[in-house]
Amino acid sequence: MKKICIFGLGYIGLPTACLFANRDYSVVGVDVKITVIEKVNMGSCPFEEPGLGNLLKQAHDNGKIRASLNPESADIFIVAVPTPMDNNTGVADLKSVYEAAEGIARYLKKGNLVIVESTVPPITCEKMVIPILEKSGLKAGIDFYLAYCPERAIPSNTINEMINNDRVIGGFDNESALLSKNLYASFVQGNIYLTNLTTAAMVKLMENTYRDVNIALANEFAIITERIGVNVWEAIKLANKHPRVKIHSPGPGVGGHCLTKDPLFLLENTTGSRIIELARDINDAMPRHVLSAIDKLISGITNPTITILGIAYKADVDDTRETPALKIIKLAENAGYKVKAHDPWVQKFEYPLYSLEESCMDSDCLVLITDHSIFSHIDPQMLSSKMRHRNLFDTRNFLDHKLWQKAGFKVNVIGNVSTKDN
Ligand code: SAJ
Repeated sequence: MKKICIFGLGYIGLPTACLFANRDYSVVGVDVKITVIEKVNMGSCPFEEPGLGNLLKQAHDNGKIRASLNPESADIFIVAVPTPMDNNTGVADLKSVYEAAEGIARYLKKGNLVIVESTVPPITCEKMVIPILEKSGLKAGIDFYLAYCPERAIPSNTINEMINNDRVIGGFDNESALLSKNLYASFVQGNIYLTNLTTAAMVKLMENTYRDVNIALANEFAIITERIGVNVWEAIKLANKHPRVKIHSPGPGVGGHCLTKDPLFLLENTTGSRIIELARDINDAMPRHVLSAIDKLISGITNPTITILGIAYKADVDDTRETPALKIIKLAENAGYKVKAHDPWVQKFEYPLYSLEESCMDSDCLVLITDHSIFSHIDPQMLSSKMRHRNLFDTRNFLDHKLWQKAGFKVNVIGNVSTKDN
């Protein structure tokens, strides 16, 4: 049985490790977090993701997966470590990829296959990873194989998408691409398309940039419609009846580990881009837009308190990385608001989290940031007696506004605030 050593047991690395470990591979996962290693070695999942717990338990019970702080020799190495943006410089922080490559170089043997999955700027494999691996004395394409295999799975549906989505694999050479295709075909049921290293990296970044730019466009539409008294949600629904139009949804801003920085990775090798940066700026400005909408909704109230419903960066996940909720809370505090937050998905956050009832006690406005499914079951009648003033600002057009209005709430929606006195 072939052995895989995978670096990074996070949102992508652990599901990937589990999928391989439930096929004909034995897997060792390497991570820098001791708590993650302890959990995986107990067969318990360090974060929430539908279906992952069962996969991990099965692989663990069959002795096919274990975790360690240290790399070891293997037939296949996979790099799935985080690649955050360094906030001071606005440049990709590739430290973890660098360290993983150095770790691999120490154990690399003739015939090994090395796969990079982490999202990186387009020429990282060629300019950074290969030179580090070749410090081993082995040559890419001669002694070892190398491929870039970006993932496309969406958190909250990761397992399903890892299995069913099509996949693009970029090989250092044909043989590297074909070997990687064989490997992933052990669990991928979608098509697997082969290309070269740089094209595969470009494709990954283009996908997330496309989404970020389209969300920015939807956000800009929302800002325009607010000014002219049109409901953006109705307008988008109607525009999307055009066979070649698919406008995204406006919201409180873009969060998560991917869309907030991947588009900027594309800019590292050019000074010639305008729309990508502009889209990032538009999406980053949405928390300020949310705050000004709250200001309008509850102007005149002294010592205002607002309740943030939903901290996670998107629905039905416990992930708060780059969440727009954090920026909205900080802006609101700086503007003199008392802020209480509630999120049934999230365990740890840099602000205290309250139960739904506590978060609404004496509040002047509920601000829905995350459209968690469970929020659709909130009974507004039950909350109305707890609130000091009954206001709701829905940044996702998610709740049943008629129901909330019936319970006495004044409801405003992003992209439709002109219907203020509904
Ligand atoms: N959002 C909007 N409006 C929309 C869609 C999303 O405001 O119409 C917001 C979300 O609320 C969230 C942010 O954008 O804050 C990002 O969420 P998302 O669901 O668009 O994407 P991620 O970051 O969870 O996952 C993306 C996916 N990329 C694409 O859909 C092109 C996923 O397939 C990738 O695998 C993932 O990035 C990644 O790891 O790169």
